[in-house]
Amino acid sequence: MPGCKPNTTKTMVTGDAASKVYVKPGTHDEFYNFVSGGFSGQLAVYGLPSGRLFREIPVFSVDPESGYGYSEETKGMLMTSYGFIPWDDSHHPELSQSNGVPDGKWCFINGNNTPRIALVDLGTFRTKSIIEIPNSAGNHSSPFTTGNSEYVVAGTRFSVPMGDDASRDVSIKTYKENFKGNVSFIHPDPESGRMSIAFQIATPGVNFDLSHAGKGPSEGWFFFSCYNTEQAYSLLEVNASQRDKDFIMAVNWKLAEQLAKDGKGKRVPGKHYSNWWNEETHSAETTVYEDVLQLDPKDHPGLLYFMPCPKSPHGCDVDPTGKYIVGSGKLAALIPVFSFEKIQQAIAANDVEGDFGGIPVLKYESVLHGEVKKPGLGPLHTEFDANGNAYTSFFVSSEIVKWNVEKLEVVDRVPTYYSIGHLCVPGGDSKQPWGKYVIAYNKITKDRYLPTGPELTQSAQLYSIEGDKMELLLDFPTTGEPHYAQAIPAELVKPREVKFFKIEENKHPFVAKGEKETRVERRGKEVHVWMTTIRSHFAPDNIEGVKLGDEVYFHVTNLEQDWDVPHGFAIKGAANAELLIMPGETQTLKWIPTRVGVWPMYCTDFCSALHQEMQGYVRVSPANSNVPLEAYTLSVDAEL
Ligand SMILES: [Cu+2]
Repeated sequence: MPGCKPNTTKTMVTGDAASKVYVKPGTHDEFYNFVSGGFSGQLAVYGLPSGRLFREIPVFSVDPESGYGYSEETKGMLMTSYGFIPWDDSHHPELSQSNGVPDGKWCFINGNNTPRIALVDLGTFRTKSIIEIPNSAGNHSSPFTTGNSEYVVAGTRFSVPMGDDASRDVSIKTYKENFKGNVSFIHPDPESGRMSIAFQIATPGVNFDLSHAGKGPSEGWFFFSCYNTEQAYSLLEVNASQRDKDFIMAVNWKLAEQLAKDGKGKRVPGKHYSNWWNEETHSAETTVYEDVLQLDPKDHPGLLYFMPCPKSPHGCDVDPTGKYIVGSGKLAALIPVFSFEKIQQAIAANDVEGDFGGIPVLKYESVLHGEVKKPGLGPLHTEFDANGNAYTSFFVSSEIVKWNVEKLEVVDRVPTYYSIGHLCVPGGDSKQPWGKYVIAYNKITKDRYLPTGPELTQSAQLYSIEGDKMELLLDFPTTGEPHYAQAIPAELVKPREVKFFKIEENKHPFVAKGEKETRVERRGKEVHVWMTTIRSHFAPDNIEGVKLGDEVYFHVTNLEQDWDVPHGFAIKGAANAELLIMPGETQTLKWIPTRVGVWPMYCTDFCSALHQEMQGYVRVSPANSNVPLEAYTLSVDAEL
């Protein structure tokens, strides 16, 4: 078996690999690759086949470069029932779909730590909305989508005691009695992208890991892998690996949707925030919900079924035909493939081997299409091409294995450097994969790059899958942890591109639509500055009459109406970050001066030949001074 331990950097790159990844200067990549930043909390955008990094989109973590999470307008995007949360751990990008195929409209991504789902708009490449998931902990099996993005899902990784304070305060030793699981179905509004929780389904206390929606014949069902059916709460590496099989949970979401429509289920406590970016006011808006609709499967037979799956299943993937569900046991030496048709037959025949927490457990042999024998060690995730092949990552044996879904036969294998986690084929979890490449996202790089101290970059590897044999083409370094990724032809995304925001449509309460509208106003201790930027000056660029103890709000409108002309705004001693303001947009920096004196401010984004002249001053006087508040911009004529 190849690849069990790291090879040297001399790998199996053959003759014309370079020409296959070369994108001529001035030309574009064929695919966008949306790669999670893992513990960076962000979403990175690369081009394929070049592996070039284009942008890091701030999602769950503050970003001083853009002012995300620092400007007054963006702070609301990171508000939760726990207050302002400046960081998260983002794992799985999932492109929105129409008719089961990625449509280039949105990219969803999950936050694991303080459970949330974000929606990134692929017109602006900005975070459009973020919803908090209550009654959840460690939001891992998320945010996978149904075929028309009616729902994205979230399942709790950690089962926890749920309910109000009185019912949550229990000993950890009472896991079996008190700890519960839960899966959520979140509805993004197709027009606005605003998200709300349609319903949650209560489950026994286990750990949910990954999920995927059914498609084609299995449309209307969702599949979640779960481990720790041992219900261990300590030393899980041993105690949650006792049983030979855990489960894949099948959810009839069409039935759940109908039950919710029929007024079934009950509202349970679950305070959560839904934040949404208003592109007209250039500001976040927050809706706070106090509860959620919960469906209890015990009251609704037919809603949930468990299917035994060997050895702590991790990946849970549905093939493009929708006929087969692939489970990947982290400790298994085989890959079980389940048949949706057989699942339905087993349900109809009540072919069960008992129940787990009141949920029927279908017989393994009855629902199995078959097993891929000896494919490698430690299968994790599977994506597909359009020719009936599956590509499974193997962490332990550090390789990608290609196998035929109908025949369950291994047809090729290729080593990865090293220890692959997720992998991605463009469109590879959809109805119509574009194929062409498989990309490995690796956890360890060791000797693959120039050393950079104790921490080395994590990495992706691009392989061609156009021939019978997979062929390594390129290594490229990634930001944060490249946990999972999706790719889509650039042609599906490009037409949506927003080049600038129209100034006449700006409804920000502090917008200045021209220099004549700029001014300064005192409201008690608050000083508000209506300011504009255009190449290459601020208006006003001199402010006097600010006093110690004041809070100054710079509301900066970028008057430019051209693509790729942001201006920045920074002022000495600001305890937050800069603003980076797109053309037509207004953003606000709060500044509390701490000393008497004259404080310079300037544009941070190189905008013209006279960018270095784009500057100004704020005079700060003692608290008891009577310097009148004024703002001015003096032309040469005025000074003469
Ligand atoms: Cu500038």
